Amino acid sequence: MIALDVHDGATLGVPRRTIPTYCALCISRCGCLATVQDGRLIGVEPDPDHPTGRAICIKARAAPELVHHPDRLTTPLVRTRPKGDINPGFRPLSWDDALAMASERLTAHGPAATAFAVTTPSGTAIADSFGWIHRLVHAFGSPNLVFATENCNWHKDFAPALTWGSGIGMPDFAQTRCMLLWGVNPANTWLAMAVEIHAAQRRGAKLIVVDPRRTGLARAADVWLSPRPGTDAAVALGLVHQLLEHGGTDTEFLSRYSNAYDPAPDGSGTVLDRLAERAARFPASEVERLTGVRENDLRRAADIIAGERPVSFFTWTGTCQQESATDATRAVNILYALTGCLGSPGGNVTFAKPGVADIAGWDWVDADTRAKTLGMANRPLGPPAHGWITTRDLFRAVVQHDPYPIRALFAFGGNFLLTKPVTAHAEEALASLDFFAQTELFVTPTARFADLLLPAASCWEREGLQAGFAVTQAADAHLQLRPPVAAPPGAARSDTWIVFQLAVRLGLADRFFGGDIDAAMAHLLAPTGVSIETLRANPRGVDLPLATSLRQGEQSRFRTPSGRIEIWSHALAERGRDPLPNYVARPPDPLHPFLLTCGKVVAYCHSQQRNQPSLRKRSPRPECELAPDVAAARNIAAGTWVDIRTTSGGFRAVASVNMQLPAGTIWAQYGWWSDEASWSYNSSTDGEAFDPVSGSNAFHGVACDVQAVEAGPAA
Ligand SMILES: Nc1nc2c(c(=O)[nH]1)N[C@H]1C(S)=C(S)[C@@H](COP(=O)(O)OP(=O)(O)OC[C@H]3O[C@@H](n4cnc5c(=O)[nH]c(N)nc54)[C@H](O)[C@@H]3O)O[C@H]1N2
Ligand SMILES: Nc1nc2c(c(=O)[nH]1)N[C@H]1C(S)=C(S)[C@@H](COP(=O)(O)OP(=O)(O)OC[C@H]3O[C@@H](n4cnc5c(=O)[nH]c(N)nc54)[C@H](O)[C@@H]3O)O[C@H]1N2
Ligand code: SF4
Ligand SMILES: [Mo]
Repeated sequence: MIALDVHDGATLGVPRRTIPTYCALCISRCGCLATVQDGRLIGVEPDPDHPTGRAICIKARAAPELVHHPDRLTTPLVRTRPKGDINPGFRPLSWDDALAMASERLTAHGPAATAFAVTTPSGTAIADSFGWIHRLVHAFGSPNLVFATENCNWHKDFAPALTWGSGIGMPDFAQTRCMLLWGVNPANTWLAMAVEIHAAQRRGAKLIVVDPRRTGLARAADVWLSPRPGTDAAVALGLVHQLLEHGGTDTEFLSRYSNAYDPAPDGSGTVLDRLAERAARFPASEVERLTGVRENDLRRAADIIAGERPVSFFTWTGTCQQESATDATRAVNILYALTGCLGSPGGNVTFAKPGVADIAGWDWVDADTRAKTLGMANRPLGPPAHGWITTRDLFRAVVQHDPYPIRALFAFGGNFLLTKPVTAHAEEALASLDFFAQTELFVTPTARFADLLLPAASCWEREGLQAGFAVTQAADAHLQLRPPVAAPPGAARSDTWIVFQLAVRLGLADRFFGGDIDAAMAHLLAPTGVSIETLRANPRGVDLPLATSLRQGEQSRFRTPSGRIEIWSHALAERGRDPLPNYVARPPDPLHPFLLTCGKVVAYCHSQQRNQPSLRKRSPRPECELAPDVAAARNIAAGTWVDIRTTSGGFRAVASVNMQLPAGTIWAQYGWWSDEASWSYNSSTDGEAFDPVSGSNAFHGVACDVQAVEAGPAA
């Protein structure tokens, strides 16, 4: 490990060393400097010389509390007590015995009866091992991997392929004149992107934010649209109508690169005529009635989009996690396609990044195996096509053998009892699995069900490779091998090590470089021309001479079946679905008159970090915000514990009143757990309301009621 030695004799004369690295705890991957002393990580600071190093958040500053946490798992554990028992009676065992047990049980069940799970690479450091985990699943031959995608990145990285053949890419912040942030809050969730947004604003770029909640970025925006949760498709179609009526579409781009001027396959006029007809159902007054977005605000947003070119946009979980997420995404994507800015300077682009090898082994999965992926029959255009399944489908297979039995599960992190909907059979399924193994840092509510619990090193204790840092071309050309800055506790090992060890014992050594991780890394890096030795000698990373070629419309080849942007989606039409996006209001539910939605906070990623004292101090208890009319109708004062109820469940949180929320709305934090009462947002949904194409769960816009409760459980 190369370190810059900074001798600061102040403390006990033990030299401190400052090691350039990056924080891998979330998608932002902020460049930083770790300070170690006497074998301990004592601090993390931003590294302004790194392309994503201008700022770090409190989670990185709290890294020493994660690395040196007394509750970290330090040895493999096997359960001795019945599943479902709150005390698993875990007993330590050696890595040899643990790996032998895992390989023996997975082999006994075979690939069809074994599923895998992986936590999110955007909210954890599992990105280090993500490709290798996929390689293991594919080499073993299992069709099923539980992953967060349907509620996470599906609607930004994959669903837009229905419209233009690829994901949304990245705003070209350096040249854009207008940024449209739709249901994404980078100030809380992607610091390096927030830095670029502020820089673009300082340059004079306009900002439009679409979010029910007045986030910090919404406050700084030129226009803030505040729809009731779950109504985004109506807002987007309303904007499409404004552009088509009042000008602002790039007709030359559309005629060259899209099917806008094709005859509509099922009737009169062109595709664009049919889109105009559809959008005409959403004049500004109707949008206000359906969504709460004021007519004037909608028009102002449309004027900026029409007048400030080039326009770029970003969206993430706000437009996902809806019952009609595919329609919402398609409506936003079509709106963006109308501007003609896709793939051009200042628009949304795909930056060139270090061309590491794809090691996931996708082509090892034959068509018959893939056809067995749970959910494939119903959602062939969704995540199952990549082998990614939901826990709803997994648990049905485990408990009801529908459509066939699954008996073993091997999970790399993830806390799906908290982060997926609380579906029927969840605990029953985990309790009835013949074998459930998980790699983890802590004993979580999900891990309590494990037969075998394997201690994972945290990102600060292992190497990790990041090929591209996403937010700008300079950042995306950056290649870095993160050095470990502390020793893992006890016998904890990296997920990559666990994958390789397991693979060898499963007889898959030939597909895993004989178990040699350095040889595997050399293969991964080969196309970049940069060696692992060079990267180890340069812990701050290297900048590859990469550039983006930006020519309007021509950057991506529009990998749709027709090779053009599909405003009219043939893929959806072929499956009997509406080829144009639509918004249909749900009938009101008098027993659940309010609309519930959620979002993330700076202090935590999902269900993690509640046990880190400095973070918990910052955000001590689950909170929800009530629109003033909700608080008044139920006579709830700020600071009261409340019970939020839906048709399928509920949870508790401490209320505050947010004067800026749309009428009838409740916004709540998610990811909380407690043994005393349900603090988990996801207990409010049983997972049966989901987008029919992607399986995305309706976490946003859930009909609910709320009432004050006597006293909440102790925080
Ligand atoms: N209501 C609601 N539900 C949501 C969301 C929402 O906004 N609202 N967001 C959704 C989204 S976007 C996502 S991505 C999912 C996330 O869902 P999950 O992937 O389940 O996310 P976490 O709760 O962060 O669980 C991560 C677990 O992995 C462990 N872990 C962390 N790092 C590592 C590591 O390097 N190795 C190993 N082996 N384990 C590790 C942590 O200790 C933690 O227990 O939740 C989704 N669910
Ligand atoms: N601190 C922190 N950072 C994270 C994570 C984390 O858990 N914590 N997770 C990482 C992961 S895995 C992901 S996927 C990203 C997600 O990053 P984001 O998408 O930015 O995350 P969220 O806060 O879930 O949602 C964004 C916004 O959507 C708004 N919203 C809620 N309902 C609706 C709606 O119906 N319509 C619209 N338009 N907006 C709505 C919320 O108010 C919120 O401000 O963040 C990553 N970074
Ligand atoms: S935003 Fe915070 S947690 Fe995420 S990478 Fe940056 S410093 Fe780490
Ligand atoms: Mo996510």
